Amino acid sequence: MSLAHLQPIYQPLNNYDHNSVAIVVANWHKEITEKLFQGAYAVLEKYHVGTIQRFDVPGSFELSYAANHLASYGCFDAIICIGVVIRGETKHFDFICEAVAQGITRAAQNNDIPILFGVLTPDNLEQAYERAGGKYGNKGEEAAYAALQMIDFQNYALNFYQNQNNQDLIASE
Ligand code: DLZ
Repeated sequence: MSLAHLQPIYQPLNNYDHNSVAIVVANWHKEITEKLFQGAYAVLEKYHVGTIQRFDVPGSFELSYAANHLASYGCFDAIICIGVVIRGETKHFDFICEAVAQGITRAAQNNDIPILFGVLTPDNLEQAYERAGGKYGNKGEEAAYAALQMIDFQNYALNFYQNQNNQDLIASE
């Protein structure tokens, strides 16, 4: 099932062939992260993203380091992080989830690049499958739509800034 119907407000542009997006995939619960990856990849491909590059890391805990590292190269317009941490399976749950959420936020802010949180934090495996192509859609797709929207945001903000500057220049002449 596609989540596209839950994205009524945002309509991506038709072509992102000048853009470059990295997808970082955690290998824990690989059977689910693969489905999330495929969902994200399909959306980016559908909208003709020029470069879609996959990177793998051992687990969700490593996502924020990887995202920060890739962001520091400055060659990606957005980075999608994909992982699954299941509450019922690990005492690490809160620790890992908090570390990932905070790490990704910090990496995005420090490098001024959108880093998307495609990390499932369900209570059990069944809930994870429901969100990886099941009855609640595919959160990988959702993260990819969010990445495209943030690329649009960057362009829109830059245009606004440049127009504003031009108007200031004209006013000062
Ligand atoms: C160790 C661990 C555990 C218990 N559970 C998960 C999980 O549910 N999801 C996940 O993505 N990773 C898990 N990990 C692995 C950690 O994220 C990390 O890879 C290791 O602690 C090594 O730093």
